[in-house]
This record gives sequence, C-alpha cells and structure tokens, in this order.
Amino acid sequence: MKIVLISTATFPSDQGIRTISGVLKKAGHDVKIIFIAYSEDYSKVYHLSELNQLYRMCKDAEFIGISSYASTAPRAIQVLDFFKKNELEVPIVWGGVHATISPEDCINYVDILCVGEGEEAVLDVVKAIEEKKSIKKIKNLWVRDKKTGKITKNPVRPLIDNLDTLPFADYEIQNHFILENHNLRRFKEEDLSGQIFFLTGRGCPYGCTYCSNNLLNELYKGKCKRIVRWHTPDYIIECILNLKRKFNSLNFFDIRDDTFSLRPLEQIREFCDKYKKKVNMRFKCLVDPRTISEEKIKLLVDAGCTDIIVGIQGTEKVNKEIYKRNETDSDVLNAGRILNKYKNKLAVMYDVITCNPYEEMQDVLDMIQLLKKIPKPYYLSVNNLVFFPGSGLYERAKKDISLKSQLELSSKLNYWDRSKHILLKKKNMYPVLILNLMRGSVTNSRFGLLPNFILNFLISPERVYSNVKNPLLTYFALIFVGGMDLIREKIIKPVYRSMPINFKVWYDKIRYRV
Ligand code: B12
Ligand code: SF4
Repeated sequence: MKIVLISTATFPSDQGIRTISGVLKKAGHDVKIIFIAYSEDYSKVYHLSELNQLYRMCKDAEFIGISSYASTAPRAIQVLDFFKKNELEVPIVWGGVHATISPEDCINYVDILCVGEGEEAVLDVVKAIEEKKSIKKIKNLWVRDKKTGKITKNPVRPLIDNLDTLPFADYEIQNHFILENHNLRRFKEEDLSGQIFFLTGRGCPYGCTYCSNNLLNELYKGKCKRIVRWHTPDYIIECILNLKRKFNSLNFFDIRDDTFSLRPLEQIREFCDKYKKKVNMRFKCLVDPRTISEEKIKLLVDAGCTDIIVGIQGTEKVNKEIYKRNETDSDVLNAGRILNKYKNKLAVMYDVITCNPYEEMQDVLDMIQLLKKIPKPYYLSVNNLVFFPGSGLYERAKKDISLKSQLELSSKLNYWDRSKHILLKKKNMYPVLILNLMRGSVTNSRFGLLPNFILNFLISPERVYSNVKNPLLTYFALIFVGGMDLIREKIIKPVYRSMPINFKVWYDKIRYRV
C-alpha cells in the first residue's frame, strides 16, 4: 500500500513517526515521510503554497498518518482541515503524544485517532483497509462513523513489552521529504545537523504533574507488565552502528530517554563497554538526581559521554507539593558533587522550571539559593512553565478560573519566551526575571550575564522588597529582555540553521562548556 506519514515536529528526528514507518515498511508497504518542520514560534502556521505542495504529495496515497505535539497541534489541524476542504478521499489517522493525551479535542478534526503506542494499531488499520474490513473495533483507535457521526472509543492494547521486537526507526532518507524555505524538497543528510535524537527505552515510573508521563501512566495502568521498558545494549549498539555507517556526518548521539540513569548499573556497564569498543563516538544523555551514582557516571564518561542534562525542576518543597516529584535538594547537591568530579570532560546542564503561578516568591528565591550551592562550573537552563493539555497541572489550572487565559496562551509559547511568559503570568515577576537572567554559563564568579556581586545585590531583601513594591524597573528590564528574545528567535536561530553542518557540530561541542 502507498502510505504517507507526516511529522509536524520542528526537528526532523521524530523517532515516533520513523518507528511507525519502520514497522509499515517491514510489512511490505511503500512509505514516504514528510517532515513539515516549521518555526519554533508556535503561533505561525503554514502558507497556502506549502499546503498545496503537501496536498499534491499526498493525493495518490492510500493511507496517511500525521503526528504532532501539543505545540504543533494547530499546524496538524490546519493540514487536516485543508485536506478536508479539498476533499482528499484518503483515510487519515492522527497519532502521537498530543492525540494520546487530548483525544477528546483531537477527534473533532479527524475521523481516526490513534491513542498510545501506534505500531500494532497502524498495522491493523492498514491491513483492514487493504482487506476492506471495518476498522471500528481496532484497539487504540477512536473512530468516527461517517454516516452517524458516532465515535467508537476503543481501549488501548498492552504496551509493547519487548522493545527489541521493533524494527529500527526509518532513516532511509531517500524516501523522505522536508519543508524548507516554503518548499517541500528531498531530505538530505545535512538536515540531521550531525546528530540523532535517540530513545533507548520507553516510559517513566514517575508522574510529575507538568509532564505527559503523568497521564500516560494512568492510561496504561493495569494494561502492561511494566511501564519502563529498555532496549538491550546489543539492540541499541546495532541501531547506532547502522546509523553511523549510513551517515558520515554523524558526530554524536543525543540519548533522550527521560531518565537514562534509571537503568540498572549492570546494564549501563554492558552498554558502556560495548559502546566504547564498537561505536566510540561522543554522546549525551539525561539523568535524574535520584538515580545517579559514582559508578554510573564514571562508566558513562569513560564511554564517551560529554554532556549530561540533570532535571532539578523545582526546590524540594515545590517538587513535593506542586510537581509531585519526589526529589530532594540533597539529591541535587549530591548529583552535583559527583558530576563535578568530571568537570574537565563533562559539560553539565541543570534544568529548572520557573514562572509557575502556583509558586510563592520565597520558592523562587530558594531556588536561586539552591543554584548557588551546586558545585560549579555548569550550564543553567531556565524553562518557563507551559501547561500541556492532559498533564495533572493543566487539569488543576483548568479548574482555577483566574488561570484560564494564561493556560490557553501559554501553550502557544515555548519554554524560552522569557518576557512573554513573565508578562502573561504576572506572578513573582521580579524574582522570576532574575532567575531567567541567570541562564547560561555558571562559574564561581557569575550566573549567565550576572556577576555574583550584582546577583547578590539584586536578591538582597531590601532590593527584592523595593522592586516588588514598585515594579517599574522590572517592566523596563522586561522590555529589554523581550528585545533579546526577539533577536534570538528572528535572527540568531535562522542564522544558526543556515550554517554548515561542521559549524553546528563544532558549536555544539563548545556551547555548554564553561
Ligand atoms: C526527543 C524529544 C525531543 C527532541 C527531539 C524531538 C524530535 N522532533 O525528534 C527535542 C529536544 C528537539 C524536543 C523538543 C521539544 N519537545 Co520533546 N521530547 C522528546 C522525547 C524525550 C522523546 C520523543 C520520542 O522520540 N519518543 C519515542 C517515540 C517512540 O514515542 P512517540 O513519539 O510518542 O511515538 C509513539 C506514539 O505517540 C505513536 N505515534 C507517534 N506518531 C504517530 C503517528 C501516527 C500516524 C500514529 C498512528 C501513531 C504515532 O506511536 C509511536 C510509537 O509507539 C519526548 C518524551 C517521550 N518520552 O516521548 C519529549 C516530548 C515529546 N517533548 C515535549 C515537548 C514539550 C517538547 C518541546 C515542545 C519543548 C519546547 N517547548 O520547546 C520541543 C518542541 C518539539 C517540536 N515541536 O518538534 C513533550 C510533548 C508534550 C506534548 N503534550 O506535546 C514530551 C512528550 C515530553 C514530556 N514528557 O512532556 N523533544
Ligand atoms: S521524571 Fe521526567 S519524564 Fe518522568 S514524569 Fe518526571 S518530568 Fe516526566
């Protein structure tokens, strides 16, 4: 069958759609993937000429799949509406994380929705279409009856327990296309920018209230042997070697497992041994302070891990009370102490979340104090809270009338929109602004752009008191920060994207080094 898969992700890695393509190809289908990657300014939607090109590429398909995140859902809806308006008579299924956590909303725009893991469901639906059978009872699907309009909501099937049964994500780029400068053109190796985002497992046992795993764990409660599943080291190494052979320009792997350090020590040891011997290429990963140990970090660094991202998110109190994240300040400091031993080989980035309307001013000030205690150097990434539909925090905020407009608007912003978030949420504006200004390289003498003596002055109780009482200075500073945010979005990012791959690879190496 001729199949077109469309990804709205802003970076054309998208392991989800590539794995869906992998299983369809393995079953003998002819699959094209179109990456309609677009601006990270999520208020932007496609031009008519772009939609027309997409339509032309899809009109001969016998089946279409589209995926989106919450942030790119308006773009997926735009495509679906355009196809409907132009009477494209091809069965279309909408899948991915947003379709999974907001099916009640998504089903208004499409006749078939895939909730949860899609590999087995998509095979069933394609088979049923080929055999002209009904798709109404296929697990994971929500299906609208075209005549009656009635929606059948099927339950999800159990999670795939042995991930190694899956084929590799599809990187046969000769059948892939990408949107660039208003044109859909053939995918090139350079579009990967010398890196691959890579998931070596699926699922997270925690359920932080701002995260989609919160809902995924609910969805699969009692419907799986285990939530957290890992590919074996052999599978991962084979997959990586495959990609390394295919793409000469590949410079590193970005292992994006929600918490790679959750893997037991023995598995990390096996992975690191094999990776070092067979792949021997730089890689990055994400860890969680609760599951770090001296041995794990030593093995990772020794195997070529050059960058680690650590999720702090909130102070102990905020993590416990607002994010339901069982992580203490001493877990964070302990992780910092271990990681700091490798400061000559390892770039460490700490992620925090701020601009949360449920936080009190003292919480933000406490976060600043916690950051001051973490061993330096490190790189600080400050992200502003986005309420993603389906997450526990979103549900809580939805009930809170005063948060309603912030809720709707914040899904259109990204984590980095500093002044937009602060002006929208209008809570703890002054300390949140200071925390945002601390972003970047942290050394013993400075936090981002702020030398220590200025930071200490700005957070002294008198300064905080007077700037909170009279917010004029905060507003002025926000105009300046807004200008910087605009320059980054409109100038720096497009310039960076147009740079040659060698520059991107070099810049990535030095970017987070302090
Ligand atoms: C790697 C990653 C990234 C990478 C790369 C993304 C990419 N384009 O490849 C980077 C760092 C660039 C990134 C960026 C962002 N990310 Co991100 N990212 C992830 C991460 C860790 C893994 C994604 C992945 O590959 N999953 C593995 C695949 C196999 O799972 P999957 O995509 O869900 O696909 C399965 C099903 O959903 C379904 N399916 C998927 N597509 C389709 C299509 C069809 C037709 C069908 C039938 C089924 C189907 O079947 C698949 C296989 O079972 C996830 C968390 C996670 N564990 O999933 C967050 C996650 C996707 N990211 C998230 C966010 C918020 C972002 C950002 C918006 C952050 C920001 N504000 O900038 C950006 C923007 C991304 C964008 N617009 O493209 C959220 C999305 C929440 C939401 N409700 O939308 C997630 C879920 C994290 C979280 N825990 O909340 N991200
Ligand atoms: S630990 Fe990370 S991936 Fe897991 S639920 Fe919390 S935020 Fe989500």
